[in-house]
Amino acid sequence: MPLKKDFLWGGAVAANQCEGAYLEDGKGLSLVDLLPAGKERWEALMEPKKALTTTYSHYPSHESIDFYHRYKEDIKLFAEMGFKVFRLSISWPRIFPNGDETEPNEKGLAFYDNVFDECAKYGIEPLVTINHFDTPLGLVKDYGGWRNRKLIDFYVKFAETVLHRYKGKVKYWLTFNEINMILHIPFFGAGLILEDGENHDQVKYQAAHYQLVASSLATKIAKEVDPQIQIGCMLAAGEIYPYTCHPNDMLKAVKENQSQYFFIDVQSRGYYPSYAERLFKELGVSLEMEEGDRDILKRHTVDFISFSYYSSRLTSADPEVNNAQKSGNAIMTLRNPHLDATDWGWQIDPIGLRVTMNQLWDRYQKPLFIVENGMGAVDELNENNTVDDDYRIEYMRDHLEQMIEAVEDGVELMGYTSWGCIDLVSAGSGEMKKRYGFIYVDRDNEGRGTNERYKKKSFNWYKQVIESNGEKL
Ligand code: BGP
Repeated sequence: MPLKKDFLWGGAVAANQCEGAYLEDGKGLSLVDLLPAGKERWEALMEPKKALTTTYSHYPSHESIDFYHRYKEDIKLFAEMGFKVFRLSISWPRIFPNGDETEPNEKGLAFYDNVFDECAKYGIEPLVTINHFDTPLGLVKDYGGWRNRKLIDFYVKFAETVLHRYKGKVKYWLTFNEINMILHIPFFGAGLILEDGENHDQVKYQAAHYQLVASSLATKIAKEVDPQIQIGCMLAAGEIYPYTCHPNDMLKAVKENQSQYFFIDVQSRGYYPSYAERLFKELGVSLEMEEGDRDILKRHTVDFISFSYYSSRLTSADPEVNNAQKSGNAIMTLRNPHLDATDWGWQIDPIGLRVTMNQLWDRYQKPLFIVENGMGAVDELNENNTVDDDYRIEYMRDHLEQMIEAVEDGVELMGYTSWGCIDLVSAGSGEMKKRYGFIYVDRDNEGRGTNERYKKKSFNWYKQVIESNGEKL
């Protein structure tokens, strides 16, 4: 079998999408707590000033699926599926409610102690994202989010606090979720509110520089706390294909792939890539750096490369093609005529996963970790209190087959955590209707329901996949 005996099978969630208890035990507000569900959510993400001033009827993160109170039941179900690893994030405002306090919130820290202890009971290794889209609102309002260099200090304080506190309990850490999303959804990724008339690329890349420095400093601290700790970067990945074999399309694809990999180039190699100079010139970007920044980036690179994969993307150099096609995909890619799509227009490309893995491995030669992949679908609970989600099984089987092919191609892979292993609030749409889980949660788009958990058909299927270490798909 190509997969290693200790391959890390499991599932992934994020604090703001599952915990709820949004003001409990001293937690402060995060920017996500201002975001509504449905169409209005995307508008709010694109025009965050609106989110700061509008009162919406329902805020999905406030109660979510109440993982905060139900974590024992959920982890027990993960253990029943045989999880070796559980990816979760630590809510930043649960630990530092406004983001700039000098002392952490003990009750917030204690919650994650309990979660990690519960995982340990079943031999489940936690994989922890330090920051997954939930910048404390205080840091957005009082400091302008990551446009302010002070955010490095606040993040480092947060990272240092949790790295020390959970020493011996958590071995695998990721510094930022989908760090490249700062370029596409800057409010989500960095609490940025872009003003009319300013160079948006300048603001985004400057903020990105601060995050890259912060990520390296967290890596440094992690190694000081415990040299056993393994730190990963995290990329929203998906190879960008040329729309046609016209050389202009190919060149555009090369450039866009570079811009996708830009963050990992820095986090893994330790320096700004050579193409950045021209890119910045074209965008009118000039980075402000402090003395020592380059050295920090150079010295503290990541141990492994983690990424989410939902789809490949397409690009065309022809403006007519671009104008004629808007797929409605979160990443605004063109429609690929060779691919089917999910109900949300996310194109399904299992071979693209193999392509992406090969590219990442060739580029960095560091172990990979797939920390998000899965299918968002409308699931119906039937009279037997289960969901016949054969479509999800098919989606995952196809992707796992290609993942194994990539390993046979020679790619080194540490593990696979399927996204939203239990139904949770969608990040992009804020809806509960977009479900990814092996476990159905009785909760609807308006936040109604009992929150009871039910096993879907895919629950037993995934259990058998893990038991057989990928032999029985
Ligand atoms: C990634 C995020 C996750 C997650 C996933 C699916 O970008 O890291 O938080 O939610 O996408 O997206 P969505 O929830 O919009 O379907």
